[in-house]
This record gives sequence, structure tokens and C-alpha cells, in this order.
Amino acid sequence: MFAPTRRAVLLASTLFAAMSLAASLPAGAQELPKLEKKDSYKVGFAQTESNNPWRIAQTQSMQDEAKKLGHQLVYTDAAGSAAKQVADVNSMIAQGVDLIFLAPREEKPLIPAVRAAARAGIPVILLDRNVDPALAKAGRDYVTFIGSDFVDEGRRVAEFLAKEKPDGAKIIQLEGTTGSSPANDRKKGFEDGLAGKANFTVVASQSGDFARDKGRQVAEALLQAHPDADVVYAHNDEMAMGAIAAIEAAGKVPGKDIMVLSIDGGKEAVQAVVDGKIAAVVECNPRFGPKAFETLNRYAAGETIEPWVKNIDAFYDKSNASTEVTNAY
Ligand code: GYE
Repeated sequence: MFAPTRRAVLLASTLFAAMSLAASLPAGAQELPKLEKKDSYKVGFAQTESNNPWRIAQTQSMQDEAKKLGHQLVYTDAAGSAAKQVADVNSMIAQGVDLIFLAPREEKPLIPAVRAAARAGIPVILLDRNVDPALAKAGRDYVTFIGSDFVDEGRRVAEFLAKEKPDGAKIIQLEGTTGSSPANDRKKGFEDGLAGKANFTVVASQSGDFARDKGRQVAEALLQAHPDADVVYAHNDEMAMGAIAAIEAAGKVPGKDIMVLSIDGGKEAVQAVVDGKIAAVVECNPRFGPKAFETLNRYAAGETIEPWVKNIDAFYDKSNASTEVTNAY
């Protein structure tokens, strides 16, 4: 018969104790990995997709700043797939990057990848989009979220609308990517902003996936189903431009028959404000590079980073669009 030695018993019980301790820790409760102070870093940037000017401006800003500071940027493009983005983060972990900047396409599916990076000793900074705040926390699962207040963006659009159309409106809402933090929050902020105002009705609300052509197709169908709609609220400029095309194809005049409202503030949309086709745009600035690397430096210096590094957004309407259009990205 096998008689375990004293050493083997001790080893087994230590192992068992360690295992049960790990099991009793809530997921993601490990200490956040530290970042060593170095002159140059190998940094990952996991982008969600590159199908619009906002994303292209964001990538450019990250690449420019990394180059300026002499860091190596490992760049991936998930091409609109959360599953690919998870794989991209895992490949960055395998390559041993020092830190990962992640723009999570959707709120939930990227959380395991964020935790996997932390377990591998790689700190993650979320850029522009957030993960589900009920499931993962800054300072525990990731360092911080750098980005805009999307709820406030939606609320500002509602406030403008209520002022411009005091008698009420029938609204078509073009939502962003389903399950993404800007889509969830821009919807919430807008609807909260109109709560209690009985003459404002969202007659239809559907996702156009933050994309121009999808936005155009969805707007076309919804305008047909709701010929009395007099406002289109788009969660981003790309869908707003798609909606303008749909409105014109339906023989109506954007800015006259139908008020168009948007978020992002790219040059094309701000020009559409100048031209009277869009009534107002809340800015959401994509130039993250300087702030991203400044936050990395602060973290490496041992500073405690606030859970949310907030971007401040401008607002464009006919009062300022013509002077601001040159600065828009
Ligand atoms: O509004 C949109 C982009 O995550 C804040 O995503 C960003 C949004 C932005 O595709 O144009």
C-alpha cells in the first residue's frame, strides 16, 4: 500500500489551501498589475473597427503620440467583431506587451479578456468605450476608463430638442452598436432627458450599428413606417449622414421637414450643421493619444488613477458651426 510521506501530505494540504483561497476570491479580485517606469514601452491598442472617420482619427492620434514619445504600438483592428477583439487581446498578452489600451466593442464580451490580461500581469486602460460597470470595476479589473459621458451627451441632445420644438416631436432613434456603452448610454440620456414631456414620443428605435449604410437602410424603413416622424436622433454622425440620404431619397428636406440630431462632431457633420441639414451635434472627441499616454505615465509613476478620466465635449449648432468646422476632426 502507498503510504504518503509527511512531506507529500504537507505539500498536498498547502496546495489545497491555496486552491480554496483562490476559489473564494471573487473573479477579478486580484491586485492590479503595476507598470514599471521605463523610457519606452511596448503598448497594445485593440481597436474595434475602422469603418468610420471617428475610428480613423482615434487610431491616428494613438499612433502619432506613440511615435512622438518613442513607444512601440502593437495595433489590432477587430473589424467589428467582439470575438476577434478577444483574440486580439489574447495575442497581445502572448506577445508580452507592457500595457493594453482597449476600446471594448461591447460592454460584456470583453470582460474575460480584461481579466486575462490582469492575470498575466498586464494592466489595461479602457479607451472611449466602457465595459459593463456592474460586472467589472476600475481600480480592480482595469486601471481606468478614459472617455466621454455618453449619458450626458444624450441628455444634451434632448435638452436642445425640447428647446427647439416646444410643441413636441415624433422621433426616430438610430441606435449605435447593440450592447456597446455609447449606444446604451446615449439612449438612456436622451430618453431620461425627455421623460415627463408627454408630447415627445420615440416612435421607433433601432440599431444602425454606428455605420453609415446600415443607418441609411434603417432610416429608410423607419421613415416609411412612420411618415409623421419629424425628428431623427442618430447616436453618431455616420448614421446621421445615412439618415440625411434616406430623408432626401424619400423626397423630404433634412433640416426643414425633418430635424436631424447627432453625436461625434466630425467635419462632415459640422459642415452639415453649417448647411442646415443637421440642427445640432454633441461632440465626442476621438483624439485620445495625448491623454492615453499621459495616463500611462501617471500610472507608471505610482499615482492612483481616478476611475474615470473624463473627456469634455463641445456642442455645435448654427450659432458656432461655421467658426468651429475647421477644428473638427
Ligand atoms: O460615437 C462612434 C464610434 O465609441 C464613442 O464609436 C465611440 C463611438 C463613436 O464608432 O462614431
